[in-house]
Amino acid sequence: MVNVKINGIDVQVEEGTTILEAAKQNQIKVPTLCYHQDLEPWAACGICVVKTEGSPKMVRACATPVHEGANYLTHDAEIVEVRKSVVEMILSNHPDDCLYCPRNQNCELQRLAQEFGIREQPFEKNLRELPVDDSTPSIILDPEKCVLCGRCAKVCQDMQNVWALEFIGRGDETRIAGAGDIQLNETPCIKCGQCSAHCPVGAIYENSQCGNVWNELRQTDKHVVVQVAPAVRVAIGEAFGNAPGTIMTGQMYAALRKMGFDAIFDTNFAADLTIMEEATEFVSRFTKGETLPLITTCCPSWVDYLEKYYSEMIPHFSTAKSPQMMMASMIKSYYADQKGIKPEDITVVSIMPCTSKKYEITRDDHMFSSGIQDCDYVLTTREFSRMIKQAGIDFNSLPEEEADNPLGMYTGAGTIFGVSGGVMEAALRSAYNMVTGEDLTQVNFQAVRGIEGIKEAEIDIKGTKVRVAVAHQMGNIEEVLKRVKKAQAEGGEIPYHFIEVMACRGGCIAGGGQPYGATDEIRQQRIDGLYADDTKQKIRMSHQNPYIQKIYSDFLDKPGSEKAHKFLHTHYTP
Ligand code: HC1
Ligand code: SF4
Ligand code: SF4
Repeated sequence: MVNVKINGIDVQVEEGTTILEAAKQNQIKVPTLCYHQDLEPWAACGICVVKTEGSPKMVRACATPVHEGANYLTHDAEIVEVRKSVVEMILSNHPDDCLYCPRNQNCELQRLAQEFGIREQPFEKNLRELPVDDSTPSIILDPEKCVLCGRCAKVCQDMQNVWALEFIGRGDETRIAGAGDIQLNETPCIKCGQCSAHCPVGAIYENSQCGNVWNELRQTDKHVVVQVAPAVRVAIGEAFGNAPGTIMTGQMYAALRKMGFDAIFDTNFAADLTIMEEATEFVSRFTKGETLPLITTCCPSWVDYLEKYYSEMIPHFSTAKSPQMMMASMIKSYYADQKGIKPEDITVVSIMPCTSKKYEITRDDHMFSSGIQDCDYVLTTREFSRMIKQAGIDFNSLPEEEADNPLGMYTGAGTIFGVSGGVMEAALRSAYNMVTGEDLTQVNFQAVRGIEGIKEAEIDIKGTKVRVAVAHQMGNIEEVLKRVKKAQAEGGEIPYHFIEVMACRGGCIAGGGQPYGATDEIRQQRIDGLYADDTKQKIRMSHQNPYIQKIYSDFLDKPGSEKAHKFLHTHYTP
């Protein structure tokens, strides 16, 4: 431990702690713009300057570790004046169109300007006209709004290992752009939206479809159906002042009904369906000794990544579609049949924690199982919260409501899809039954839970050992694939039979479309929320969901059947 003073008060912190962290641990907030807990500090913005007693120089608190015996001064008139000037300089290059900005009232620069009481611009305004990049269906890059903090590029490069974004130009000409100064859809961008989730201002944001969805809801001849993803329910509350992890499923359904949706279904039901297909696929490959490891494909950013960087591994992909796409396909076939509505008269809207799901619905190999486009629009959690506010709904005081049937009831296994390790755990709960004919008495697989980047476990299914790996945050997958490829090259035993991959840190609970501000602490709260939702369910295994049993007996025949393949599977071409 190191003994220092913060503003004259004795504190003890761990060796290596920065001044910024030491202050935070002692309830003092030093303002920053470029710093983010997920990233190594790189001292770009200069707002976090502090003084050390006895030294004439100011240092940047985010990147300076504390020294034994030092007294750090975080706030005095001079420090505040310097910080204010830095913010004013940034504002001189920043458009003043806050009223029209997607980050209005949720912008870190706006907050700083407010905190420093900036009422006029002392520096000459120097704006640049730069084109907006809206080349992907997922995110929009508006470089005019960029404050050059570098968070987006760092996230893309260091956390995701994608390198789709970089700084172009020098000095005054510096700007953020697709790497190599090309449009994002031509870069290796995997559409995860982590850049947008980490941008402190409105320079990168989701490609919004709120207007399209309001238009659909206005049309009387359209039957507008909505599905809500697992991770939305434990994060949407944050937009209305609730603690991260608060489960708001019933309020969500009620809000959607008030907004005018004709049927409200739950992607968690489709997650149960995915498990039926994927666990069947796994058990079949495992018992026949076919291509293993089997690799999950419900995260479209991960699918995109593997296709771009490791296309030789495509045969390892599960052909089972993601829950989002299975649900859309079932709405425009099974549900349309049951209701006697033509699929063309149905609009399917998904509410997802994810910007990449906007891309998934445009993939030719995924989108037409019902004969027409299965899923029409994807809204992120952030867009959903805005629409609730636009509709004037008092979200927090809504009485809880239920989803509709036959595609609304879910099990605990379905809800944990939203956390890293959840798909694997859900699959194992049902695979055990498929192999042994018996149900587990203890369904929790602790080894695949948690925020650690790579998790491994060996599961004993009545004497048969199944080795699994779970990776999340795109930059962590490389190591897992290396182990598989090494064993393949050496002809050794494969290290894993089954691998789950999610592009976002912690899984979808921290997807690129979730409410802003995710840190590991917030991720953990959302994770806890989904595991609480799991234990709250009377049924916790997908194969026991009575509506899953019904959809097979009514329509799909059995898991892995020809009909199930037609509607619920896809194929990937190298
Ligand atoms: Fe996800 Fe999934 S868990 S991918 O993260 O498999 O988006 O929540 O909807 O499709 O179910 C996202 C979440 C989501 C799918 C499911
Ligand atoms: Fe990089 Fe993901 Fe942003 Fe694309 S969406 S630029 S991959 S962080
Ligand atoms: Fe989307 Fe989830 Fe994949 Fe993130 S982990 S890109 S939220 S599907």
